[in-house]
This record gives sequence, structure tokens and C-alpha cells, in this order.
Amino acid sequence: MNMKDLNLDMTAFWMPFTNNRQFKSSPRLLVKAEGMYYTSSDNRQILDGTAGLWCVNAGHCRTEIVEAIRQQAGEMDFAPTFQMGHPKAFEAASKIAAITPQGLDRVFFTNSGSEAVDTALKIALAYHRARGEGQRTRLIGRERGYHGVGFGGISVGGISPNRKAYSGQLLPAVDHLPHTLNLKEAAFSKGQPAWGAHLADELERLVTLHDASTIAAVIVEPLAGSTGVLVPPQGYLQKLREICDKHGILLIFDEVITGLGRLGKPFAAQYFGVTPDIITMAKGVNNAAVPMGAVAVKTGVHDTIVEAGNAGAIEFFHGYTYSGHPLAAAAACAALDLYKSEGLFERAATLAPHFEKAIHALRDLPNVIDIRNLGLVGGIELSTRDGKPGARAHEVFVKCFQKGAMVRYTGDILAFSPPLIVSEAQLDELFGIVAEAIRETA
Ligand code: PXG
Ligand code: PLP
Repeated sequence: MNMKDLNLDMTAFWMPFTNNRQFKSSPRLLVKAEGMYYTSSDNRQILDGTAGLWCVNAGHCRTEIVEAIRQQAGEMDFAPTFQMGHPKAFEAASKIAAITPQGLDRVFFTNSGSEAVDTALKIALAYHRARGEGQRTRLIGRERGYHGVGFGGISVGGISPNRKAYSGQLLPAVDHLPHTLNLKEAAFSKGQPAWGAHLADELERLVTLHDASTIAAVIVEPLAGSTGVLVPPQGYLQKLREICDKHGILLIFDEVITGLGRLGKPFAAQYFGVTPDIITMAKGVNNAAVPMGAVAVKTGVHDTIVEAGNAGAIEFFHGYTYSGHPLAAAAACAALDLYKSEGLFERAATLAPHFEKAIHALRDLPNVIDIRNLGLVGGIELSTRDGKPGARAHEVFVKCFQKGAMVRYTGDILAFSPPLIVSEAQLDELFGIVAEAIRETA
């Protein structure tokens, strides 16, 4: 099959986060997927270095998940979860609660990470209101944070281009912590940088500025993915937790990327030994086979909201038509079973040292100014061409695709997050292709 055989009209589909004109003039199409590989429309095998978009953690088209969806689709396509229920949604929630940090055992379903973030922010506001501290409405995010594309998410998020066009209508009571990347102090750190824990003290400064009594929650990605793999400095997240505790502020970890095994534990919270009050997740929660997101909440936060509601009335005025959709829930049950039976989170932990060695072997290549890694996630930062941010990484990305590997880039940072089923040989193949592409890029 080639592009001509496909005879595609590409006009109508307005592609997300894409240079539409550039893409449609020279498209890259994927038509099939299995395990670690995509098949391109010109019938080449493409090694998946990014688990799709950081989401296909068990590899593609796993029989167990495919069959679970097939069966559910034939048995019951849809059932509401507003004042009705169906077994798979309850089962999926229990399976998620079984692997979240102890105490975060109430689960709200959404259809994406963006919706999970909006839901978490609303839970934080509803919680303080239910406790009689309704004046706690301020939300603290972080520069360079990515929390999806809802108005809540871009407000607490810190990626300028995602905010610029809407800047007049972002949520009003928001502030941001500084991001933690510093090439001068921490370039080429393996794993967590030793430098930077003091940046968490900026939260104390914001508390002094706004007063704790106005702040509802702090939301951070424990490891910032989308902005280009920013690994938290040693001790940084612990400090954020301490400051939040001291001032009665909820701590939300956005684990849409780090959740479901990426760092070798079910959640980054467990990897870092820091327990937030709320965790948002999506992507790997059902191996991305059907859209699904979720919010895991501490029992006490859930109970506060639920018990404050009038008996006989809805307690939390929030939900999506497709919250706990049967197909998504069936896929989640199958994916979570698969992660467990194949020990894929442990596998990620076992592979992490090889991943670290393989990625850091690229440090002396031309234009490489930093390499960052943790678990099975890594980033290579390239210097930016004069006046052309992103151009160099885009070229490397296209070359990788031509050579048979799919990678991701943002600005001039290449990002890697292979499925957790990846082998050491495939990691070597991936970084071999990346090295060649970087070498061939001026
Ligand atoms: N929070 C975090 C931490 C994320 O990484 C979202 C929220 C939003 O999830 P949805 O499902 O609404 O997309 C994300 C998603 C990239 C990239 O290029 C990253 C994401 C999505 C698409 C691309 O790095 N992260
Ligand atoms: N817009 C309209 C007109 C609706 O009726 C609904 C849901 O009923 C929505 C938006 C929200 O859709 P969803 O529940 O899929 O998020």
C-alpha cells in the first residue's frame, strides 16, 4: 500500500498540534500497529520510540485488550453512568484503586487527560468549599507545565504558545512556580539532578504573597513530559509536599504521562515516595485503546465532598456522558490485568539502567546540549538554529521516521518513551537511528 493507493483527501481533518500545511504537503501515515512496531503507508516497519503519544505502554494491538473491547462492543455498546451503572466501570475503578498509592482509592472517570485535569481542579475547589473554606480558590501551577488544553489546564499550565491566543480569558486566580530546568547547573544529569530542590521554596514565597487561606491546590507533573522531559531535582517533590501540608493546600500530581509504569512503579508518586492528594491519569490507563482518563482521590477528600451533599441530592455536579464508557472500561480492565501478569512496570524498572546508558551515549554528538532521563523516559536537547526554534529537532524527527523509528519532539528537544515491552536490542536500535539522524543534521 502506498499513499496513492490510499487516495486520501486530507482537506477536512484539521489536525491537532500539527503544522497542517507542512504535514499535508508531505504526510507521514501509519496504517497498522503490532507490539513495538507501526507499519507506515509505504509498508515500512517503524519502531515506536514514543509508545504512540506516551500512551501505549503494553505495546500495540495486544490480543487481550483487543478481545476485551470486541466482546464488550458486542455485548453492551454504551450505558449511562449518571444515576445508572454498569459492572465494567466499577471493576476498572477498583483495579485502578488497587495500584494507586495507599489512600487514593476513589476514582472519577473522564475521557482524556485534559478532562482529568479539569476534574481534579474542580474537586479541589469543591473540597475546600465543603470544608467551609470556600475562599480557597487560587490554583498554583508551574512554568512549562502541560496539563492539557481545557481552560483550566492551560491556565495552570505554563507553555506560552498554548496560552497566548486565549490569554484574555484564562482562569483568574492562578500563579506559577518556576520550572526546574537549568542547563548550567544540571546538564547531562543521569536520573534526578542533584541541583534544584530549593526551587520548591518558591511555593513559600507564593503562599506569603497570596496567603494560604486563598490557595486551593498546587498542580505539577512529577516529571514534566510534554515540555521536553524535565526530571525533578532530588528532594524537590518532598519539599512541595511539606509546604502544602503546612498550609492545608492540596497537592495534585498530573500523572498522565508518568502514571501506569513509565518510571518503573505504577505511579511516579510511588517512585518518588511522595503521596499527593489527587492523581490525574489517562493514556496508559487502558493502553490508549479507547479514550479514557481518570482522577484518583484520597478517601478523605472524596468523603468531605460526598458527605457535605444533601441526602438524596447529587453530591458533585460534574461528569461526562462517557465517564466510565463500557469499551474504555473493558479496555482498562484488560490492560491493567496485562500490566500485572507480564510484570511490565517492573520490566520498565529493570530496563531503566540500559535506557540511561543508551541515551547518554549520544552526548558527544553535534548540537547536543543536554540529555535527561528517568525510568523509561528520556530527552535530548539540541541547540536551536539562529531564529528557527524547533527546525533542527523537526529535521531529526523526519530523518528518524525515514530510517524507521518514531520519536517525538517539542521545540528542539527530542523525547523518547517506548512501550514497556521494548527489548534492550530495540533500545539500541532506536538510539542508533537517533544518533545517525543527529549526525546527519547540520
Ligand atoms: N496532563 C499531562 C501531564 C499530559 O502529559 C495531558 C494532561 C492531557 O491529556 P489529553 O489526553 O487531553 O491529551 C497530557 C497529555 C507531547 C504530548 O507531545 C503530550 C501529551 C499529549 C499529546 C502530546 O508531548 N500529554
Ligand atoms: N454540549 C451539549 C449540547 C450537550 O448536550 C452535552 C452533553 O450532554 C455536552 C456538550 C457535553 O458532552 P460530554 O458529556 O460528552 O462531555
